[in-house]
Order: sequence, then C-alpha cells, then structure tokens
Amino acid sequence: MTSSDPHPHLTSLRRDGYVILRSLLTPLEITSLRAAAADLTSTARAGGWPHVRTVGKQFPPWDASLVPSQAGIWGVQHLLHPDLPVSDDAGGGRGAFARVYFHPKLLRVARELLSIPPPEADEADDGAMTMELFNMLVQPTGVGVDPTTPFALRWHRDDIPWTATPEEELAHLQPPYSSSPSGSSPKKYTHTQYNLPLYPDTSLIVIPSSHTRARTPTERAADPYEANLPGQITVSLEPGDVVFYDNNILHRGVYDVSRERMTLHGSVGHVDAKEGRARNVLQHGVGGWVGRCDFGVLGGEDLEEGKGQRGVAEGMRRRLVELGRENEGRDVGFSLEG
Ligand SMILES: O=C(O)CCC(=O)C(=O)O
Repeated sequence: MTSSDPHPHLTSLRRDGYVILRSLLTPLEITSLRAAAADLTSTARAGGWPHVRTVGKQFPPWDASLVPSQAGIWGVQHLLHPDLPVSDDAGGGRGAFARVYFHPKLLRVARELLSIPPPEADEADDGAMTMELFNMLVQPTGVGVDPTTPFALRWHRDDIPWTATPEEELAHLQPPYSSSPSGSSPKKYTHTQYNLPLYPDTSLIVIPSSHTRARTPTERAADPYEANLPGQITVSLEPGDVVFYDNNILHRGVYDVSRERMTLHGSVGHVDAKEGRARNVLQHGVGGWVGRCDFGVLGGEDLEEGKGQRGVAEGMRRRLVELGRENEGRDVGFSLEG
C-alpha cells in the first residue's frame, strides 16, 4: 500500500482477503449500542425473537422453536427488522442498529471497497449501494453449549460448498482481487462483509489470501474443525474496530464460551450484484420484512437520496426491495448446508 493509493482499503482487501480499521466507533456510540444489543440478546436467548442462529447448526435455516428449551443461540438475526424487540430506553432502542448500519464512516469504507466514489466526488452516486444483511454474533449460551469446550464453526467459504473440486472453487472465485489477463482494470466487488465487535473479539480465524486460490491438498484433507492450518491468523479486534473480509476467504469461528461477545455482522451490496447476491441475502428471509422498514429515527426530513443519513438508508432499502422483487417466486436456495 502506498500513500498515493486512492483506495488503500480495497488494495488490502484484494491482496489479503481482509482489511482492519481501528476505532471506527466512538466510546459513546459503543456504550449505547451495548445497551441495545444486551436488551435484544437477552430477549432472544429467552425465546422472544424468532430470528436466531441456534447452537448445533452453522448455516441457515435455523429453527427458533428449539430456543430456549432444546437449543441455545450463537447469533441474533435481522437487526434492521421493523419488529425488533428492543426497549426504547435501551441505548436508543432499535434506532441504535439503524444508526450504525448506515453510519457514514462505515458506508464510506463500504463505498471504497465496492468501487463507488466517495459522496463528495459524486452527489448522486448513493444510488449504487444496496442494503443487505445485519446480524449479531453473540456468546453461545444455553442448551448444547459445553462450558469447558470452545464453541467452534468449521472451516468454510460462505458461498462455495466444501465439496467443490479445485476447478469448481476456481470457477466460483471470480477475481475481484486481481487484474484480468488482458491487463484491464480489476473486477469490482459487488458486496462487502464486515464484523464490528462491541466487546474485544478474537473469534474470527482466516487464512490470508486464500480467497484467490483453490484449497491446497493440506486444507482439502484437513478436519473441518482443524485447529491449526498453515498460515492461519486470528483476527484480533477491540470494541469499535471493524474487519471487512472477502466472504470466500477460508475462515472459521472459535468462540470462548465464557466471554461476552456481541459482534455486529453486516454486509452492503452494489446494485449491479444480481443472482449470486440474491441467494446470499434472501436465503436469510429478509424479503419478508424489508418493505416495512421505517428509518424515521435517522436524521433528515428529506427522503430524497443523497440528503442525509435517512435518504441514503431509504435508497439502500429500496434497492433491496427491488432485488427481492426481481427474484420473486424463485427458490434462491441456500449457499451452504449443515
Ligand atoms: O464468528 C465469526 O466471526 C465467523 C462467522 C462466520 O464464519 C460466518 O458467519 O460465516
């Protein structure tokens, strides 16, 4: 990375498959988010929110009816849902999540990674960002959690089955990270994904640059929960830091079950993304409620795009509704199973 690089975060993401930004949120913002997150998590743990990730299952769909008597939870889904059960006096209520998802600092990085010019360079260009997923990964508790063993997610790429052959892997790993053979401009990312922890977080393990290649014979032969693969690193984050990562990097999660975890887990899309993103986003059931979202809690009376945080949010939401409409009646399926 050089200081003259106009998009240093994108350069890192293309090269390493992830990029970390420190202290994106202020201590005040973190305090208020923790209150809203704690309120929501305790309701979800008690079985009061049907959109959760249940212990014992890594990928969607999850069966919330198992909570709390037959399964604990390790994630809370749909933080932008209009019916989110958060009390209004807990850290700004559900508005706290909308304020962070559409946070100008976070979206500025997302724009860079999606190759969208910064707002000051083109007033109309918010038209390219699409609202996607916004979930929270939490300390696994409840039935199915052994307090003496770390809770772990197996090695995976989010959108490529583990059974893929090397040729299939390479075919899926469309190269937004490298120049095309003809030497023309690199392809663009059509979505970007991040983890933003509210408590110190060392759960995410990645193999740098593995988003650019098929698995090695060692990786292919490894146990799905292998503790040490060559080159792996632990992504170590403080509250308010954020890591953006290519979701097809080889990665896994290893959770210390005795430690608080409330890590916002989101993604932002580019309007040009079509079928592939439809599967990744709509498999989480977002299409059923996005039409009812109301971002009135965000600043700005004017709903026109480019006019304040609310205008940006409304535009992003509208583009997700359109993605849903284009895929209406289509079974988008699930990326991974298990
Ligand atoms: O727990 C983590 O940070 C990893 C989550 C993960 O692997 C995923 O959502 O695909």
